[in-house]
Amino acid sequence: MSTVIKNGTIVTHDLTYKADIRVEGGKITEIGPNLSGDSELDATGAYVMPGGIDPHTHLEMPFMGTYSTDDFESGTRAALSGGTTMVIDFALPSPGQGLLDALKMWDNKSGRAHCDYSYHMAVTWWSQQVFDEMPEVVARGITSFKHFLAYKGALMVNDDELFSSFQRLRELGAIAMVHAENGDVVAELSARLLAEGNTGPEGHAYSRPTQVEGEATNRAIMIADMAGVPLYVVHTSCEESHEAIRRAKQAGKRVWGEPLIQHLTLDESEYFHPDWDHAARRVMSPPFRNKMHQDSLWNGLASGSLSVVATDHCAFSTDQKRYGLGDFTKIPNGTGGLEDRMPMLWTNGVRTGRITMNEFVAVTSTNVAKIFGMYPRKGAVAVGADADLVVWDPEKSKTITASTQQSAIDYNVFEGKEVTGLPRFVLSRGRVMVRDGAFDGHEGHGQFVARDANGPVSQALSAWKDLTAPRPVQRSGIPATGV
Ligand code: DUC
Ligand code: ZN
Ligand code: ZN
Ligand code: ZN
Repeated sequence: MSTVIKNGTIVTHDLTYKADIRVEGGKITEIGPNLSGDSELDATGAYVMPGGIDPHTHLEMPFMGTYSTDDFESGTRAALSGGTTMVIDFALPSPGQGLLDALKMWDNKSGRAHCDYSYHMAVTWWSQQVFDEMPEVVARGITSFKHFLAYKGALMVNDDELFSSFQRLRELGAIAMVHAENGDVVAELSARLLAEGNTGPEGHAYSRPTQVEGEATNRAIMIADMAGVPLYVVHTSCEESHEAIRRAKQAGKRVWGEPLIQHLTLDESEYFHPDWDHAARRVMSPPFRNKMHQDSLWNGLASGSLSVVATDHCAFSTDQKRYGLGDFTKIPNGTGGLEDRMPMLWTNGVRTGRITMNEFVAVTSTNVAKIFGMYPRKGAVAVGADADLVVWDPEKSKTITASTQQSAIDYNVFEGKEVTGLPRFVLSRGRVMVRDGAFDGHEGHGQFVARDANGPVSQALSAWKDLTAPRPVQRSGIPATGV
């Protein structure tokens, strides 16, 4: 049984050309002119691209006294409906919990996924147990580990823990990731704001200025450099952080930055909306920024200093957001975006000329697959690759609204935005999951994707490159007198 995608224009991260694609057994088996198959999908007037990969989701995650509302079922249904065919979710041990124990929890949830998925592992505390369990996590194909420099007293790790973890990751050939905000400063500013009576959602933005992100990004880059480990900075939202990443790249360090579609298209004025619910629904960390920072992020995508566009999809209902009435520090942090990332980026990036179609494919799919060790199985339109494909209709429009979304929450942060550019068909390993824009997937279709370790190693100019090697002892004993 073969399916042929006919009459489309294939768009990859580096090529645009007309050809048909044959799909058999979940893989791409042939690319060429005038193919025919047992069934055919008409891609006339459309682009055929690798399905999106969102490397940053939090599905059914215990966080801030509750659970994020979209789980692997509704979350991956939303993903596929918007042209995303794979997610990488964060397995998050609570401090004190073993990594393998957390993995078991995530395996129990992810069985409902409609599309393929993988995990990053979060390092929320440091101990001999965490150190000892890391190789088993890597052996199971989870080759990237995230550290929170924010959320003091909860998920945050200190610099000594960060350095120890980074050194371990280097030994294992894994990638370090950071949520880069200075948690000590955020805690201090939050307490001050609350004491001054600044309890509303705008207090959240005041408590997390761009400097806290810039500082933490610089610090994480330097510590990664000393450990010699590649570093991926999640949700890069501002020029200070972007600037640190640019500088590191220029010095030969393997550092990547990931803006979110929310930060690219929504700004800080959202927190000053007169309706408390409106503002609280948009509370996430880092917060939305002003136009100057948005321009910096767009420029980074065009120039290559920023590599990926993700969502940090972590959806809470209005009722959950209201846990923070009277105290912004209790508003569950997080926004949705899984269904909207691709159409919003196409509309605001490709259609405006800020990025090209090929750059669109790179930052929504191919770069993710390369950085996280699964290219060309994922992120490619090539013979032998998984047939995770989106047939993209560049002229199809809709108005984003919560009333028609797949996500299980009761609002959408992009409510009312017009998008042009939507999926016509979406295939997950060859199975058509979205047909003429309508969802037609099935729960449990998604499979875990094990990823490779030993990705690119940092080739920094730093003199500290070999910090872990033994150092010659040059002096010892009691200093001579009279010197
Ligand atoms: N930021 C959020 O807004 N939500 C989940 C975790 C995070 O870092
Ligand atoms: Zn984060
Ligand atoms: Zn996150
Ligand atoms: Zn299936």
